[in-house]
Amino acid sequence: MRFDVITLFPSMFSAIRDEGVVARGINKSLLSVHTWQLREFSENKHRNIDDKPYGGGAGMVMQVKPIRDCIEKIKQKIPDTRVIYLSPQGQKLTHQLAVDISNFNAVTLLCGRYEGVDERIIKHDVDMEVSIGDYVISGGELAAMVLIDSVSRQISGVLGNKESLNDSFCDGLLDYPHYTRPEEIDGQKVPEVLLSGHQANIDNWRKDKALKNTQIKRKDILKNQ
Ligand code: 4HQ
Repeated sequence: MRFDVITLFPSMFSAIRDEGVVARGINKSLLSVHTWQLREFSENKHRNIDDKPYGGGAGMVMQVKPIRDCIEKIKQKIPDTRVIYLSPQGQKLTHQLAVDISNFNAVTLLCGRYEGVDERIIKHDVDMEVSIGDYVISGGELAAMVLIDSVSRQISGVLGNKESLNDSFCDGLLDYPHYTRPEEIDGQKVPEVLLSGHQANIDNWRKDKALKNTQIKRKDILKNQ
């Protein structure tokens, strides 16, 4: 899978490119992350890509032309890429949406700064608006990295056996509790069943804990099932 990112801060993406699950996916040639410096598509010598909002008010708006030119250039290379704009107005990113996006061949992630992009980009050039949650962050870059990480984990071969896809949300439930050595610390013991070696009992215990965990911590996701 190919990710193309349109951003004013390409160097931020070293955070996922250099280390961790996404980095490993890149090294195994299962995915790639390409960044495009939006300033290179500016039409003036100051390399500006924003301007004052019509109607007045605070902040600046990212202009149509540089973004449209950049998307055009990416589409010349990758005609089937889907353009996603990261914004609080988007469809909420969930496990299921990450799975769905992982089935695309390529996505282009548009990262907004300031007050965001001119509405005509959203209407005409963007295929899908995605939000990472109901709060405001200072730019689309962190949201794009969250999306790339969560989607990359769903691409087969990216996760090793150690991590696997057996995690929170994979079956619509939260995860079960995990324990490692020692068997006892400060009087706190590992549940007996996990030391029993009886795999069927362990599996049942984990299923039960995952369900109870979800009932206690996230009633809302049980109702959605
Ligand atoms: N922003 N989920 C405003 C977000 C956001 C979110 C990104 C702030 C876009 C213009 N993006 N810029 N929440 O808060 O994706």
